[in-house]
Amino acid sequence: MELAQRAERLFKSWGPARRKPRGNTLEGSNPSLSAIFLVAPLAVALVAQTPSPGRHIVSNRFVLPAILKATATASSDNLVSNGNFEGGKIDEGWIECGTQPAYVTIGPARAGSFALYSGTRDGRGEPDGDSGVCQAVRVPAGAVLTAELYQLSNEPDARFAYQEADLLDQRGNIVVNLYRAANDSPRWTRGSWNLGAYAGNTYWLYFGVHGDGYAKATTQQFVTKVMLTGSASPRPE
Ligand SMILES: [Ca+2]
Repeated sequence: MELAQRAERLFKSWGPARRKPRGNTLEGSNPSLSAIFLVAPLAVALVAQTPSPGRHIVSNRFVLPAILKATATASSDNLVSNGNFEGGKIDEGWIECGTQPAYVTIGPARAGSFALYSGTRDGRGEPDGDSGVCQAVRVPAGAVLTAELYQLSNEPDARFAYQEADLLDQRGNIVVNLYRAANDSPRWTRGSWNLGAYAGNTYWLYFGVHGDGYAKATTQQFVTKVMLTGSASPRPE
C-alpha cells in the first residue's frame, strides 16, 4: 500500500494535478481511429495456473492500423519519431495501440518536459489490459535501440502485471520481447538492445504496461529518449 500511495502521489505531482500539458494529452484513444483501424483480436491462449484471489491472467492484445509502414526516413539519425515525447502528445509519431489509455505527461526529473506514461490515470490499481504506444520502425543494419525507463510496481512478480517493450508484427503478435518485468526502480534507467539480427524488417515498436485490472497493486512506467540508430552514416541529401 505504501508504494501505491507513493506512486499515486508521484504521478499527481508530475501529472495533470499540477500542470496540464499542452494539447489533449490526457485523452484516451481516438474513437474514430479505433473504428477505422480495428483489427481482429488475437487468439487468447489460456494457461492453467494456480488460482490467486482477485487475480486472473490477461493476454496482451494490441489494436493496430492495417498498414505497417515506418514514417522516419533512413536518412534520419534517429529512426524513431518523437522519441522524447516533447511535443506533449502521443500522436506525434506514436499511436495508442493498447486496449487501455496511455498518456503523455510531465515526467520525473531529467525527462525533459514530457514523458510517456503507462498505467492507470490516477496511479491506483492495474490497467485492465494494455496501456501503451506503438510506432512503426524499419530496423537498420547494425541497429541499436535505446530508451530511458522509470518504472514503479509493488507486484511480487510479473505474472499478472508488468512493464514491457516489444517488437510486434502487423497482426500484433510479439516477435521480440525486449523486456517484461515488474520493476520498482524510481530512477531513470537506460535500456539498450541490439536489434541487428532483425535488420531490414519493419515492426511496431511498443512500450507499455500490462495488467489484469486488480485494484490492490499498481504497475507504472514512464519512457523517454527512445532512439533507434544504425551502423551506417545518414545519407547526404
Ligand atoms: Ca521527454
